[in-house]
Order: sequence, then C-alpha cells, then structure tokens
Amino acid sequence: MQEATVYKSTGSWYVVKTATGETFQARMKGIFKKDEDITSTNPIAVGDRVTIEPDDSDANAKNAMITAIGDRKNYIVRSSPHGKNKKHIVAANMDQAMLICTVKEPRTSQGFIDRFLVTAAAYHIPVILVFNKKDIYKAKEIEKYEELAALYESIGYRVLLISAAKEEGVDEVRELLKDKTTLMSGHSGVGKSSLINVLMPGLDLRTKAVSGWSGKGLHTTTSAEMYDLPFGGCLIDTPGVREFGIVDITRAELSHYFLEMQPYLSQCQFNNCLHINEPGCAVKAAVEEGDIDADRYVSYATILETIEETQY
Ligand SMILES: Nc1nc2c(ncn2[C@@H]2O[C@H](COP(=O)(O)OP(=O)(O)O)[C@@H](O)[C@H]2O)c(=O)[nH]1
Ligand SMILES: [Mg+2]
Ligand SMILES: [Zn+2]
Repeated sequence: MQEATVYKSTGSWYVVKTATGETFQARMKGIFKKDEDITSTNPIAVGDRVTIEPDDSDANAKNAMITAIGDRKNYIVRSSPHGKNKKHIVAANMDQAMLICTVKEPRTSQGFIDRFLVTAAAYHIPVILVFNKKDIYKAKEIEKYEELAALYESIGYRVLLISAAKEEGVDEVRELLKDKTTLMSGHSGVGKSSLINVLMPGLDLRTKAVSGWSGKGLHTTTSAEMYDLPFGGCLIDTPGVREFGIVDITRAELSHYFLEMQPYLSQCQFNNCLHINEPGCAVKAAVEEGDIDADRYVSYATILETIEETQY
C-alpha cells in the first residue's frame, strides 16, 4: 500500500503520483462512496489523496488499484452536465486559486470575477487575480485595470498585471505559486495555457487564438489536470471549466462571501436581512456612502437572484 495524489482523471482511469514521483495508471477498486452529502458524478478528483495497491503482475505497466480516498481539505465543484442537481468535483485539496483575467481580448466581466470570488470564499480558498495581456492595453485599458486592482486590493485580494506573451510580471507569479497547490482558472482565451507554457517550458500546451476554429469541442472535452512546477508546487489547470457553480451557497450566506460586506452584516436591523429592500440595512447604507463598491453590490444582487430559495 502506498499514498499517492491524483494528477489526472479520464473517467475510469486516474493518473496518480506517489511522493517519490512514481506515476501509476490507477483504477478504483469496486465502487465506494466518499462524502455521502455530495451527490457528485465523480468520486475521485484531481488533487485527491488516495491509497493505492500497485499491481505487480506486469512490471512495465505501472498499474494500480485505488483502495481508499483521503479526507479532503477542500474541493470545488461545478454543476454537472448530467443534471442540475448533480455536482462534478473539479479539484480537491488546493492552497489557493489564481483567476486569470483580461481587460481586453476577451474582457473578463466583473460579474464573472465576483462569482468566482464568491465560490472560492465559500470553499475557503484564497484567490489571486492575475490580469494578463498587459502588452495590448492602451491608456483606457490601463485605467480600467487600475480601477479594478484598487477595488479588489481594498477588499484584500492580491492583484497582478502581467504579460504571458512578453513574459512580464511572471517572476511574481512564480513566487506566489512556489510550493503551493494552485487551481488556475479563467475564461477561454485569457492566456492560461500561454502562462503555463512560460512557467513550465517543455510542457508545450496547445494555445489557441481566441476566435480559432477549434473553439468549443476542444474545451468541453478536456478535464482538469495537475502539473508539478519546476520551481516547486503544483498547478491545476481547468481547461474545460467555464464557471464554477454557486451550488452550495444559500441566499442567507451569500453576503458573507462578499468579504467587504462582513463588517456591516451584524448592523442590519433584521438579522435575516438579505440587503435588498429591508429597512435599516447597513449594507445598503454603506453602498450609498460609497464604502462598498456599487458594482460589487450589483454582483451581489444578481447572484442572489440566481439562488433559488427552495434549493436548500
Ligand atoms: N497579446 C497577448 N496575447 C496573449 C497573451 N497571452 C496569451 N495570448 C494569446 O491569447 C490567445 C489565447 O491564449 P491561450 O493561452 O490559448 O488561452 P487559454 O484559453 O486561457 O488557455 C492566444 O492567441 C495567445 O497567443 C499575452 O500576454 N499578450
Ligand atoms: Mg488553454
Ligand atoms: Zn442588510
């Protein structure tokens, strides 16, 4: 018996690696269920710690059986394509997440950033916001970036401006990734593969033009994969994941994941205040005073509407 970490999942086969760097093609032994409260479509995800029994019958094959899954420190899910109420675990056991954004080609909306931040906050995963494609930003885009950076830094997030193409700002990215397990995410076309190729020369991930022919097919079929960084640490790439679901969050909880709202929550007149129409709402007052950013409040109200009250 050996302990190993899941680096890739291809449905029924998993690529797992031991602490000494030995890689195995592993399968699950029988059917066993992990957390009973997660009705997930995949029992094992990238980042999971597993116990394996190497199969020694074929010395060249490096096959193994997975006999147990360790407890997860955290995990992130998206709603499954196989049904609204089913979840698919994207990755487990992360130290942090890095959201790659762009102000231009394509523009990452603030709503998308806020949804990501809410999901990560709900799973207690710190987020670093990395804006890429600095090289094509003109005065207008630089100004937009600076606005967003000031906003998210004021909330407590780390924000970077880089160019993967020109390899600018990448040293800082390396420093932040070193010796940690990081989930990398972002819209298609923002430069995730380009950045990974800079961080891991020799890996040579396929990058594609934003409006390239390969479009959807390529991206929906690819699943999460973990890489060892040459300078220490692991990176989880999530090429097929457009967005993580706000699946585990109730309406009442949502404001807790807008970190800048937290100091006001206890000051609302009603303790079940959803900060929409209630009298004596301290959150709305803070928005009016300019102490909470109005666009963040719009994101809050928009996400709140998408959470069905009957869901939980
Ligand atoms: N100008 C510029 N283009 C970039 C940069 N990073 C990536 N790109 C381009 O953006 C497109 C999408 O990049 P890719 O790495 O495939 O994005 P992914 O979908 O997030 O993996 C490609 O045409 C890249 O060459 C950058 O820093 N500056
Ligand atoms: Mg890519
Ligand atoms: Zn309120």
